[in-house]
Amino acid sequence: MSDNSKKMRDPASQQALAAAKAAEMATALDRYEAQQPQCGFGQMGICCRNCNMGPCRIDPFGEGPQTGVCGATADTIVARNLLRMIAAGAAAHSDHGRDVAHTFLLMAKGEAKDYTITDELKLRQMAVEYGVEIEGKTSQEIALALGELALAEFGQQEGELKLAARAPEKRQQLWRNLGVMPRGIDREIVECMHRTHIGVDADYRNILRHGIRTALGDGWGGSMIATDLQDVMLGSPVPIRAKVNLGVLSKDKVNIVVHGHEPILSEMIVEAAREPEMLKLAEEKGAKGIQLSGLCCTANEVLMRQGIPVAGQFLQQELAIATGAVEAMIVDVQCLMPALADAARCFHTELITTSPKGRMPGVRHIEFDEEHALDVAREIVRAGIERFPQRRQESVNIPEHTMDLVAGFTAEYVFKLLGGRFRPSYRPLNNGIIEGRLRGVAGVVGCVNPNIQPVDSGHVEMVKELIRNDVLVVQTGCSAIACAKEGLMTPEAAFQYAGKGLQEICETVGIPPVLHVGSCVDNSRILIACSEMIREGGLGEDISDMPVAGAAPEWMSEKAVSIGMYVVGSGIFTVFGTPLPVGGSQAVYDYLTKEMVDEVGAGWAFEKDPVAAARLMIEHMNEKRAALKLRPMMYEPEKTTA
Ligand code: BF8
Repeated sequence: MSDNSKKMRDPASQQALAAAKAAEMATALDRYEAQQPQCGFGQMGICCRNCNMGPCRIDPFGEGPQTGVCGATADTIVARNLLRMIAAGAAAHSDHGRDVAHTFLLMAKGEAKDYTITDELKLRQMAVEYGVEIEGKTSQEIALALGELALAEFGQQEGELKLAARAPEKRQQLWRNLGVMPRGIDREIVECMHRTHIGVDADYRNILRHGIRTALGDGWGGSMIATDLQDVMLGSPVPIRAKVNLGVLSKDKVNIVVHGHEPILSEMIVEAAREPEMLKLAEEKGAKGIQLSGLCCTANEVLMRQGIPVAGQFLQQELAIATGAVEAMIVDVQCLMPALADAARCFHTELITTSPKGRMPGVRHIEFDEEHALDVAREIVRAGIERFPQRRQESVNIPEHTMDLVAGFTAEYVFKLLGGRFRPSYRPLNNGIIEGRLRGVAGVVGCVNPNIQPVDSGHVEMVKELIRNDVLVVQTGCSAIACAKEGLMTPEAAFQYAGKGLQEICETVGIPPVLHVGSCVDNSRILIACSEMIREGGLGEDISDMPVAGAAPEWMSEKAVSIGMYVVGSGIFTVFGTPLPVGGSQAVYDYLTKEMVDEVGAGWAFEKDPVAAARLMIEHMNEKRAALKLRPMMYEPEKTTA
C-alpha cells in the first residue's frame, strides 16, 4: 500500500488517508493504482461485447481488424458504447425521479403518512404547468392529479414531456426539428438498448442524436421531476449555513452518515435522529447525542433543506469509515462503493443497505418502505446508536478540519435574492451580464475521480479561475462539496478570490461567488435558471446565445455523461476533464465537438488542465458577449491566478 496522503487536496482527507493506511485499509486510490495501466480499448471505446460473436475490438493502429464480426466499424461501436452510458445515466436519475413521484402519489392518497406538502406555492405552479385544474380544489386533490401525471411521463409513449415546455420556445422548436424532443422518459432509455443491440442502428450520427433525446429526457424529465416534487414534498431550499468535511464527525456523539442519493429516506433519518427518545437512547449508550452527516448527493439534499453537515464527497466515503468514529453508514442507491463493506469490517461501523435495488453481500439490509418511512428510519437510527459502545476510542482519528459554507440556492430563490426583496426577478442578474460586471455564468458540476490528482483540484482550480474572471459559478454534486471544502462557498470568498465585478454583486446581495444549487438531479435547477434568464430578456432568444458554460472537471459516472449530453443538447458549451471514451472514432469526436455546434448550438470540449479548461469557458463567454454586442467588461483581472 503506497502513501496516498498527498493524492487528495484537502488536509482532512490527507489525514484520513494516513489513518486508512495505518489500519491497512485499501482505498479507491490504492485500487486505482493497482489497475494501471488501464485498458486502452475501453478508454477509446472500441471494444464491443454486445453479442456472442465477439467480444470484438478494433485495432487503433490500423494494422489489425477495422470492423467487428458483424461489420460494425469503430464509429458505430464507439457511438453505441456512448449511447449505453447515456442510457445508464439517464436511467439512474430517472429511476430516482420515478421513486419520488411514486412516494408523492402515495402521500397524496394518504398512504405515505410521514410525508406532507411543504411547498404549497410550488405545488400549484407545477399543477398549472401540467394542466391540472386548481380552482376550488384542495392541495391533496391537486397533488393527486399532479402525481399521476408526473408518474405517467415515465411510461409515456408519444407526445412531449411537460417540463420541456420550460425551455425557451426557440430551443423547443430546435429539438422538434432535429427529432430529439423526448417522447417519454423510459421509452428513450429502452430505445437506447434496442438501437445498440446487434444489427440495429449503425449510423453514428443517428445513434448520437438519440443520445441527445434520451439525455434531454433525463434533464428536462426524470431529474427535473425528482427535484421539483422533492421541493414540494420536502420543502424548497432557502440559503442556509452549514459545515463541510470529515471534521464534522463528532468524537463523543453517535455518528450516523447518510450516503447515496434519495432524500426520501434521508429526510426521515434526519427527523428520527432529532426525536427525544433517540437522543435519550444515545445518552444511555454513553454518547453525548447523535451527529448526523452526509456523503455524496444525499448529503447535498439534506444540506440544502436541513443544514445537515457534509462529511465529504464520493472519494471520502471510505475515509469517513477510516476515522473509526462512524457507528452507522446508511446507503441507498448510486455511487456507493462495494468496498465499503470491507472498510466497515476494519472498524466497528455498521453498513446498512436500504434499497431493494442496491444490496451488498454480507451487509445488513433494512428495507425502506415509503408507507412506514419514519418507523424504518427509527430502526436505522437505533441500529447506529446500538453500535456506539463498540467504538474503540483508541482507533478514533477524526481530522479537525471543517469549513463553513452557505448552501440552499435554487432557480427560484437565488434570483429573488439578486432582485432584492421588492423586485423578485432575473433583471439584476441579466443587467449584471449586460453591463459587463459579470462575464457570464458557469455550472461546474460532477464527480471526483482518482484519475485527477490531487483529488478536488480539478474543481477548485477551475472555479477559482472562473470567479477571478467575474464568472458567477453555480455548482452541484461532489463538485460543490469539493469547492465548499476550499471555502469558496462563504460570502468572504468573494473578497479573497473573485474579480471586482463579481465582488460588487456578491457584496450588494450578500451571496458567495460560488452558489450551491444541490445534488446532481438538481442540475435541472440550472436549466430552469438559464431559461428564466432568456425569458427576462436582453441575452438573446435561446440558451445557446448566452455567455454561459458547463464543466465536469473530474467526471466519473455514467450519470455525468447523461448530464453532459443534456447540458450540451440544451445549448450550453461544456468541458469535461478527461475525455469521453470516444478516442477510437474521429467521426464521433468531431460530431461531439464540432457538428453538435451546428445542430444544437453548443459542443463538447475535453481539457484536463482545469485552468486551461476555465480559459476555454471564458473564451466562449467572450465570444457570446461579442455576438450579443454586450458592453465590454468593466474590469479585467490580472494575468495570473492569485
Ligand atoms: O450524483 S457527483 S460521484 S455522488 S455521480 Fe456520484 Fe458523481 Fe458525486 Fe451524486 Ni453525481
